[in-house]
Amino acid sequence: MATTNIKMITIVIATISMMTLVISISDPRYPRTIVVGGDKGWTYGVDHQAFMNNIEMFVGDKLLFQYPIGQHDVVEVDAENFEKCTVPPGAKRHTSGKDLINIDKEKRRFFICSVKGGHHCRDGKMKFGYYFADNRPAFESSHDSAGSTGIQGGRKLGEEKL
Ligand SMILES: [Cu+2]
Repeated sequence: MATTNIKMITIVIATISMMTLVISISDPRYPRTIVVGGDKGWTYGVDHQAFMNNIEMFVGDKLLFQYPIGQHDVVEVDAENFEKCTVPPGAKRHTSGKDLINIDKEKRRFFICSVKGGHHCRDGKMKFGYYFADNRPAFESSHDSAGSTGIQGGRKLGEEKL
């Protein structure tokens, strides 16, 4: 009997942990890592600007560019090079296939793929500009909506089972 209770408690704790994890991944109130392009990743033909326009990101978040090594790269450029899909001399190319970019300050930033002389950027939509603001929504302001739902759900579950 005691063993069953421990199992139940473990399940309840695991459930709460998972709920918390899901909330923290999907909730822009928490620092998070956004995979550029979602499931498709940093890929030719995905409208990355449209994807990013639907994402809420703030200072403290991270961008993760995922792609097969050698097929693409990631270059941060200024607005002018962004428009032309060109890479200025000395620009840093990220080529690891899982490039993590820290958003460390409030700023508009531009990212392109420079492969094939800008062909991926121009014709494959492998480019986006994004203004990373420093006004992440406060924890307190909407704490009731998500923060306590998980805990209440967990407690209710526990009372019923135990
Ligand atoms: Cu590319």
